Parts: sequence; C-alpha cells; structure tokens
Amino acid sequence: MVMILELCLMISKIFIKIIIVFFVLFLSLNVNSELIFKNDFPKDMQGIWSENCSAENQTFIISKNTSMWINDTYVGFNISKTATVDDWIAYKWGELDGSYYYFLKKDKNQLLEVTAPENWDGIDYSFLEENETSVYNKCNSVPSLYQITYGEIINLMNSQLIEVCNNDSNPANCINETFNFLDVSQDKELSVAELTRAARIVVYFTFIDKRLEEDRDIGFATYASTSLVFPVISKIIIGNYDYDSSNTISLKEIYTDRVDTLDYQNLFKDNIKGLDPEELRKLMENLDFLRSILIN
Ligand SMILES: [Ca+2]
Repeated sequence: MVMILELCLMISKIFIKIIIVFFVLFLSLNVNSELIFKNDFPKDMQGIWSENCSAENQTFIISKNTSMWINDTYVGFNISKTATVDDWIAYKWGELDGSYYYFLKKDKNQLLEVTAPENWDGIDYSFLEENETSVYNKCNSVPSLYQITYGEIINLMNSQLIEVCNNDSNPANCINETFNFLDVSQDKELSVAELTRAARIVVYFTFIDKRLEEDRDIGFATYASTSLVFPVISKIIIGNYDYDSSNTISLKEIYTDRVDTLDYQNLFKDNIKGLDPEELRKLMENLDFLRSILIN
C-alpha cells in the first residue's frame, strides 16, 4: 500500500515536472517567436559608435528610433523600433532585398552586435552565443568627411520629424514638422540654401541610401551636383511662389497658389493644425509638385 502511494507520488511529481518543462518551453518559444518591435533604442545605446573611432572609416549612429551605418563602401539609414530578448535589444534593418535582424547588448562601455542568420526562423536563438560578435566603441563625433557628406541626414536622425511623421495620425503635423526641420534659420521661410538642403535629402533617399555601388556612384554625382545646380532651381521655385518678394518661400506661399479664399493669417497662426481634409489635400498637391521638381 505504502509502495503504491509512493509510486503515485513519484508519478505525480514527474508529471508536474513534465508540465513545468513544457510550460517553460512553450513560454520561451512563444516569447522568442514573437519579437514585437515597439520600444525606442535604450538611452545608453544612443550615440556614435565605431569599431575604431580614430580610424574614421566607419561609423554607426543610433538615435531614439533610427540608426545609420556608414563606411567607405556602404551607407544606410534605417527607421526602427526595438524589441527586448533577455539582455539583448533586437532591431530590424530593411534592405532593398529584404529585412535583417540585429541584436545589440551593452558590455561596460562597449556595444556588442550579433547578426541573426539569413532566413532566420525567429525561434532558434543559439546564434547569439555562436555567431561572430562585432564590438563597437563610443566615439565623440562622426568622422568629419561623413559629417560633411551626410550632415543633413544625421540632423534628420536627431530631429522630431521621423517620430511625428510615423506616429502622428494627423498628416498636417508631419507637414508642419517637415517645414520646421527644413527651416534651419527658424524664420518660417525657406531660403535658397534651405531648399537646396531639402533637395540633397531627397537625392540621398532616392539614389544613395542602401544602394549598390554602381547606383550609388550615380547618386553621389547627383548629390554633389545638387549643391551646384539646385540653387538655380530653388530661385525658380521661389520666383514662382514668393508673393511678398522676400526671396524666400513660406508654407503660406506654397499654399496660396491654389487656395486663395482662406484666412491664412489665422490658419498659420495655429500651425496649420486646423486644416480640414480638403484643404490638406490641396496643400499636399502643392508639396507633391515641389517634390517632383526636386526629384526630376
Ligand atoms: Ca528659413
């Protein structure tokens, strides 16, 4: 009798163990298979990193919700939220041919990075221990050559623009924030220089970002010539829109061309927040027109 009782107890103990093991296994599989990218990059990972800061031939910049990788043969800008897996921070990097997963971890002052295997199943995390780890050190600044070449994009990373345009459901806020970002002098007017900067950003994302080397060569040629050619085009744009002859263009002036019955003074006092969809559509059309000039 005692033996049967003991056997029952043993079986139930084993059964409970099996259940626990299954539960833990199920839970861990479940957690692992559902990478939910919803966090910002942790504050202590935001900044400028490099395998060798003093060599100035590679930089990895992380902001709240973007990252940028630059070296001699590649440049890419990525908008990403992160997910937490144990003590790793995961983020997804989009390329023209698909997405890649990267895992970051702080180790004292250094940043460690492991790349998930190609066609990763999202379940097996053994690569975190087995794959090669890149080690980055914190740098004080972006290499000056990269700063000169990609300064506008690096500023874009550190602005509110991407967050507003990605998260805010009201497109008017995105347009407003874009104008604010482009208006470096903060005088509510876009000058030739500010429009040229806008054109360089458009050229970067159209021809250079994440492109293959031969495509990028064309992009860089366009990028460089933008600074030479675009001031002339800017003047033409401004010439067509500059109703108060300020040699600059305001959001109000872009808008005025198609819609002339609105009370702009009051409209722009409130930072175009009160636009109804029809007004907004017309504003978009005008901005689309601007964009087509910038690209063509
Ligand atoms: Ca300005």
